Amino acid sequence: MNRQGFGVATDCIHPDDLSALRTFIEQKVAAAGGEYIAFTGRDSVSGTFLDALGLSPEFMQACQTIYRKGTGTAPPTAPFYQVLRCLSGKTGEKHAFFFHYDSYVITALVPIIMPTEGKRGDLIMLPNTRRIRSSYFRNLVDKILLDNTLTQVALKHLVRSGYLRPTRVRMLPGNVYFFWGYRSVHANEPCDHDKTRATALFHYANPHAGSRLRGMARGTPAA
Ligand SMILES: O=C(O)CCC(=O)C(=O)O
Ligand SMILES: [Fe+2]
Repeated sequence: MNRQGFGVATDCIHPDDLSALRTFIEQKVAAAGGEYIAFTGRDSVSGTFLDALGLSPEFMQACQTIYRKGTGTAPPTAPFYQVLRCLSGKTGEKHAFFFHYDSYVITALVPIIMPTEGKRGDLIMLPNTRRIRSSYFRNLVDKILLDNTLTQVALKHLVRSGYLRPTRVRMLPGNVYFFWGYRSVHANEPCDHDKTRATALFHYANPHAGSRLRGMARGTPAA
């Protein structure tokens, strides 16, 4: 994660769990008319393998160990923020090439369905382009500098023209990929409209969880 941008745990998801999830996703995408659909939180995937993984003490321990070794500080006790993203159809395209920093230090990415031909929708990243900010305000400045049309169009152009060569992660279902989501500019490439690309994201450790400014900006008291 520090050197090449990401780490990978290979062949650690059981093929039966993957195929049950694929069936779940295919049904949901079909019900959504073959278009983009996302599931946020454990309850939205209850009864599936992702529900169990979100509660797995071993998986949490792995992330906490990475956190401790990577940051040199004690890992917080906080649940995962988990999302299942299913890119499909024309609307899937809108979610491609959106360069961002995650709000959480560690991102564990579990690919479920990945197109194997045509446009695959690889994960692309500029690893470790910033440090963990000590204030939510400084984090907000980074996000504003990145999340605006000018920067987004420029990055997309630079990547497409080959001028900027991001780290490209071709993900294989069965593996789990780890990277410093908070610290790394990243996005996914588009995939073909007639294909589905599904990834489960497990985000861990928000450095600004207790920030008063963040609480005010979100209209909730700091927790
Ligand atoms: O699906 C992917 O490849 C990446 C998604 C992502 O970066 C996110 O949801 O924060
Ligand atoms: Fe992300």
